[in-house]
Amino acid sequence: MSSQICRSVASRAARSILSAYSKQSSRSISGGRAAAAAATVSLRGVVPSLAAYGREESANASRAWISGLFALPAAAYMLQEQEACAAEMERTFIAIKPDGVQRGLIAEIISRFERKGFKLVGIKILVPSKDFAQKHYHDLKERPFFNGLCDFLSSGPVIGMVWEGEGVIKYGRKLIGATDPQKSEPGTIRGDLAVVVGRNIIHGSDGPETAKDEIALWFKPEELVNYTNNAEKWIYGDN
Ligand code: IDP
Ligand code: MG
Repeated sequence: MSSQICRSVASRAARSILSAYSKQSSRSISGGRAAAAAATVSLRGVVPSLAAYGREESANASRAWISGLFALPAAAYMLQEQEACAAEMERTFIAIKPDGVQRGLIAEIISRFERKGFKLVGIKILVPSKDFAQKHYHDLKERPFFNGLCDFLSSGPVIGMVWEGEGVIKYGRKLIGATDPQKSEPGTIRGDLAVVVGRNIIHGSDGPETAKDEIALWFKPEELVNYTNNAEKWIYGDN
């Protein structure tokens, strides 16, 4: 939903700047003023600093014309940016468990998510405490393997990651494969790289609610990075 908001607001702002500029550009100063005014109106709430800048300038024609000149590349840039915003639709929590780390599979696992086109927005290495492991697996506390599972998760370094992309929660689970590696398809991470359920090397959130909870358990908001990956315009797009 935030991606749609981002896309429509940025797009409207950018397009109105570009159209005001192109309609009026042959009319020198007044054209520049129109573009600057469009920038002032349209950028409000999108790029606060630019919006404030534009408001100040509205009383001064020649300075407004200059701000119009700045608005044009800003608008072009924002049109590019909306594509990046389109990718901010979903996040999932993925962990490489102690067996995956010890077996030297960190790069292999990261590479499968990366090559697919998903974006890494958070990563850390830590040895979880038993208490933390119990929090992470709280929904399994009635299962007979719960204690052993939590002992295992807290037995060594784990890589915690947040991956972002369209459909990343569900498709991340496909990349991972079935819980029991004996039942995971070849081509999946567990299918290719693990043999038994007790050492299935990777964890992935199983739905939107779990993803939200697990990301919040493992990461502080400021540990997650919002950025534009330049490949996104080649990964996302409609024809
Ligand atoms: P998932 O990891 O595919 O989401 P869950 O059912 O959530 O699977 O189980 C969490 C983890 O608990 C599994 O990844 C696996 O390590 C462990 N586990 C699940 N079932 C068994 C079992 O029958 N015996 C031992 N460990 C199990
Ligand atoms: Mg699970």
